[in-house]
Amino acid sequence: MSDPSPRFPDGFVWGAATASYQVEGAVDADGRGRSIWDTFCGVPGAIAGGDTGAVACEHYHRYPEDIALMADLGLGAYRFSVAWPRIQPEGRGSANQKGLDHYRRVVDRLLERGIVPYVTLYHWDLPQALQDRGGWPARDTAYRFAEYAGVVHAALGDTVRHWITLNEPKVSSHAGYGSGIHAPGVRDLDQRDRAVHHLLLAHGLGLQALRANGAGHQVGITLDLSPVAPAGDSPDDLAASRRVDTDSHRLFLEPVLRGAYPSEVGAPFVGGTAAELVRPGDLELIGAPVDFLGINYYRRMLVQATPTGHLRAEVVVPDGVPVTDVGWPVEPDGLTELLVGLRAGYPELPPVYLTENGAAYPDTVAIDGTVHDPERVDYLHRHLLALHAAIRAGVDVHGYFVWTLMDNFEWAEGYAKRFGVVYVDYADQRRVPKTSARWYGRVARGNALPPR
Ligand code: IFM
Repeated sequence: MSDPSPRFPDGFVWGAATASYQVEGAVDADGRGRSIWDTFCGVPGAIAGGDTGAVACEHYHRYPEDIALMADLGLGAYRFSVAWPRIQPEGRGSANQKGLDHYRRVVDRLLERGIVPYVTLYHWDLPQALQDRGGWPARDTAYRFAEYAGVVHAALGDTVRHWITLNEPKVSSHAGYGSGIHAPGVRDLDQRDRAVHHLLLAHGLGLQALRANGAGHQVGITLDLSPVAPAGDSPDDLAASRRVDTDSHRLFLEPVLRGAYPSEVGAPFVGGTAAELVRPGDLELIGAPVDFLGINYYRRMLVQATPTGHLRAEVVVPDGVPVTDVGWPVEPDGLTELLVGLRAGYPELPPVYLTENGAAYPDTVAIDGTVHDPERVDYLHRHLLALHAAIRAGVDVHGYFVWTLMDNFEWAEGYAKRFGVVYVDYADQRRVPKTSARWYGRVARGNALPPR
């Protein structure tokens, strides 16, 4: 008989995650420079409803209230990102002290409330000044990132011990420079490939900068990963699903964990050219051991072959599977499969954190002022059972961060999609913990799932 209320390992970390541009607002405060998202939000039609991150959840000013909320819920960790344009408004050179002071206050407040900070250095808000010099397709951006990482680490490294270099470099490169649905909105496959390599190089150089003066610190990178399977049994579907898996996952996992690009990706990653994108020494930097791998899991990918398109493949939703408000299938078993598969396929897999997992649903405030979100409770419960199954199967998972603490700016979807466990009323910035927040708080406090 299965355990009615599974317990997690002692010391398991329970947290919530956010990202600077999605929650902070205050885009003109304290000398912040422009980011590519400020620019992109000004492009007609780029963001649903014409929304922008200019105000967002005002977390820049309301962080004490938000930290108090996490403490009341009983969360032990907060994963947030630093906005690079607050630290280096022009993307290079000396630091903006007011920006550093802000994050120092955030970190101090977290520690006062017994919440461990997990700092992501790059969650997509590149300084616009660096995009003006070529953005991620330009090699210099990787060196600028390392400089920035060193500046933030020098300011906060006395108390922050957990660092994530990049969040989801696949999305930054593929959506930012390939499909163009994210900032900076470029559609060019050569630039996309260049962005992939330079993001990974930024990770490697950033790792080196953090390690240079952070003995005992835990440093990792966060990748968005899914198990990938063919939609049918045709050889075309099988080949298409392999292409998607390579392009979305192995292109990032293998350089980070093994210091080599998968041979199938070919030029310019393997075998040179495109003006020697990959230079001697790059892969040693990129493949330097990380202390942990952050994994963001939302869905499986079921792939069908198509006659056209870059990969001649499309990701489809299986029949009969429920979907969230962003149309992603709810497939908790995919999480167990992903983690167990990674452990089997990568003997070099370091300890893992689930750095994001969660779901968007169209939440509303009831007449009595509560926000009841049973689908999200069910989603979290099922995914945590799946995570527990992976741990039981031997995967070394150290923590889980729900995406996300509060409803926020969901990139190209604007504010219409609500992923938070806390509801945000954008008219007056009121926070209302949803049923899922209380439920998740009980899990975190008890380090165990309630009986179903
Ligand atoms: O909101 C995003 C987050 O910024 C990165 N991972 C996926 C989330 C949901 O789309």
